[in-house]
Amino acid sequence: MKHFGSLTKILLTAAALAAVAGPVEARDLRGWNVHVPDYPVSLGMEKFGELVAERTNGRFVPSTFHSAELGNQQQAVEQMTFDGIDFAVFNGGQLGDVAPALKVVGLPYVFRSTEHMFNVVDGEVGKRLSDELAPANMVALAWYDAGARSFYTVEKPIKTPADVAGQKIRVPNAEIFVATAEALGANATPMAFAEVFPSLQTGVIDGAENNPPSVVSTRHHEVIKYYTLDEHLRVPEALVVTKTLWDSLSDEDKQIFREAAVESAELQRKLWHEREETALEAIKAAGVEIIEVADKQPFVDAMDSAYKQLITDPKIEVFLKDIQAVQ
Ligand code: GTR
Repeated sequence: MKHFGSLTKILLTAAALAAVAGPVEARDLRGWNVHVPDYPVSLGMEKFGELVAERTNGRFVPSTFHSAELGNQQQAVEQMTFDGIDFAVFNGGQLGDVAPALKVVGLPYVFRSTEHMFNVVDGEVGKRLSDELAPANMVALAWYDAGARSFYTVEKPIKTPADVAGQKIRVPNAEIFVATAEALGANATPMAFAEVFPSLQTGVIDGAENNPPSVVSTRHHEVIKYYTLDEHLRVPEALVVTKTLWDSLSDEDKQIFREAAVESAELQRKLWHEREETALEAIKAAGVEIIEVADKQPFVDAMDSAYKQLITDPKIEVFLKDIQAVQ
């Protein structure tokens, strides 16, 4: 398994550094990741671990456990509250279930583009979103790209919002996803990421929604027939560490962790961009019909009820206005 390889590399680096600098007390850090080892998020997390180990002279040895080996996102979020896991990359919108203000980054069509999204999360709004995570024992150090999520189906193509109605669509287990799918009249079916492939195969669900790299990494393109590029959700993913760990760090180490996170995000975003293109090609090559949505406005209009459901307090409204004001 890949993480053992990189763990060995980090341990060897730590040992080599210890030989030069004298004995160091290494602190192992456990990282949670839902994706397979060669996914852009996974490679970003590996980079984060390597940089932290290197720049702290092996005093911290982060290792990432891929493929949801440490549980699904909900379980991992829970484990972070009692420091069972030290760092992770979480879907920002899914964090809305533990830190309500985070729902704002999971509102359908809230970001105008990838550039707009990064201008928001890399700026002062991102800093405030990180502060909102404190009660959940998390600090967000950097943000990763997760592209845009679109619907895909096995039998019935989706060309207009009305085509979603009545279809049993898998969504991640979080309010923003359920509300988005239900706004279009779908029979929203929350389920863990790993369960989607067999459920598509056996007809337990009619479809799901995700970005092209995830469609391919989970082999969903082998069982679906239609992929509708409605791009209803563009949700950034947060590289978080526990607040317990963060508060225990010296100022110098905080800077090392933050810089390592930002550099890992730079790599992840570059890899993401490349993967998005190759993934869409792979989906087409598998014979899936790509349905372009020239005018997304009918989908945007249909999201009114999701906004009403998700904007539950004035704080989310303030965040929404601030996001809209960012260029
Ligand atoms: C992926 C995303 C994960 C999770 C997953 C899912 O694209 O990176 O955070 O949301 O989809 O659908 O469960």
